[in-house]
Amino acid sequence: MPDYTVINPATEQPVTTVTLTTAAETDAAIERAAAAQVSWRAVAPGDRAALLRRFAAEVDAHVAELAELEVAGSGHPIGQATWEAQHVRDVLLYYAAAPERLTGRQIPVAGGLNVTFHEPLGVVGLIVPWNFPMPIFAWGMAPALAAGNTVVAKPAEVTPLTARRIGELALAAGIPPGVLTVLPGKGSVVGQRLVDHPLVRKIVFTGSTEVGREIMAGCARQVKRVTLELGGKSANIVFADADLERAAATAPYAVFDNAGQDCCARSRILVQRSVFDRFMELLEPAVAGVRVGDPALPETEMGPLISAAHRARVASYVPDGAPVAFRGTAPGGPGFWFPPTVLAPAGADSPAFTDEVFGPVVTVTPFEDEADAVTIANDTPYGLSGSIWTENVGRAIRVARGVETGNLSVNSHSSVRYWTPFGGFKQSGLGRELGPDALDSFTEVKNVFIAS
Ligand code: TAP
Repeated sequence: MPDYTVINPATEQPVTTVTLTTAAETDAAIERAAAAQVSWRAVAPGDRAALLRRFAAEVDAHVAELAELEVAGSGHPIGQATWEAQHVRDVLLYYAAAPERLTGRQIPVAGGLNVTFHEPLGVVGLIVPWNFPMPIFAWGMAPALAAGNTVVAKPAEVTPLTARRIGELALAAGIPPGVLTVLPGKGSVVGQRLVDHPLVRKIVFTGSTEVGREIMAGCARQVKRVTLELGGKSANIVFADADLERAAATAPYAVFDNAGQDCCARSRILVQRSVFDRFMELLEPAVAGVRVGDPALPETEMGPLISAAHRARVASYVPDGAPVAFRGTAPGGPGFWFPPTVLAPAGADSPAFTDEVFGPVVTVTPFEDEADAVTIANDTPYGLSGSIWTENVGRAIRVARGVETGNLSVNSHSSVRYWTPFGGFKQSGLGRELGPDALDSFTEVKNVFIAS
């Protein structure tokens, strides 16, 4: 069986070695998950809820350990990694309330009545990217389990450690074997088997638009349910009437958090021309103030990129002669470091403006008026998130309705709350995760007529 050595992105030192799952082992795990689903769906709703709460408590008791694993295996700053582990706990607790609320309807009809049931789908295959190994794992896993499905999850090959540990914590909490299985391995092996195996009834995929397109085509062959959370190229639109100090002070964190390896990164800042120069003056010290360094230190705000190959890809967006307005700092020595970088002015002729860089590179572009801002913001195949900065509530509403994207914030950069829906427009995805309706995509409605 092949092995994979996890590398600490901040030191380039090996962390541990993980055995990669083969295609035959994947098939066996899917078959065990299908067998386990028969009894998991039969667990009384209150008991399933109690098990999920115990799972959440087990995660809560291991937040520090999970956070340290994410620092070592993914280079996430410890403060962020701690939040991520707590987020897994919170998502489990939120969906632990769902089994007892998964009720159908009764519909009077001539000669009797119809009743509806929300039936679980069976085995759900969960394919997770490397940028947020814990939260994205939880978003698919928790509602799928709550609805009575079993889950076979594949973390990204390079970041398997926290998902693997959370799988162990599920067993320790009393979740029965086979209900949640974590299979470290390659997308082309484990991920592909999840897509191809007929016992897997739904795929939840988060990753690049390129791979998502192939997953969707694979699922189509079996009319398999699929949720896709894909790439982004989100706009941060700053109007002249905005609180410019606040917009500029927070803009770096809207794109450089997680070293820019964030599908929601506001990587195109659009600024109304009349305040463009003032905004750039305010942005420069804010970028210089981003604390880049050792992710194990609590004060660190930005860590390294995930790998040398990814750093080379990010660097290709800042070639010699690129319009670098200013940059932040980054440590020298070992580690896949890249400094926060601001390119301005940048337009549609710049790949950094059009492509998802997935690194700490942001472009700043002037616009003339509201209509121009919406046109530029929408000039992308993506539509995942975005921000609008204005003190004019009417404008905020008009622009929010005009921008074709799934998750917007006004005078804020936050994108994710587990109790509100999350997902993309256009090529940023298909379907919604999180929020109170998430179980709809992990169940099918069964309609039964009872003659009276
Ligand atoms: P991908 O290369 O697309 O990989 C995502 C996952 O798919 C990994 O687990 C990967 O496994 C697996 N995979 C690759 N090829 C596969 C195949 N043929 N069949 C089945 N699974 C396969 O993305 P990434 O580089 O890890 O993540 C970055 C991308 O994810 C960015 O585009 C980012 O925007 C997007 N993203 C989106 C969101 C949301 S919520 N919309 C959130 C985070 C990230 P391996 O690791 O083994 O290759």
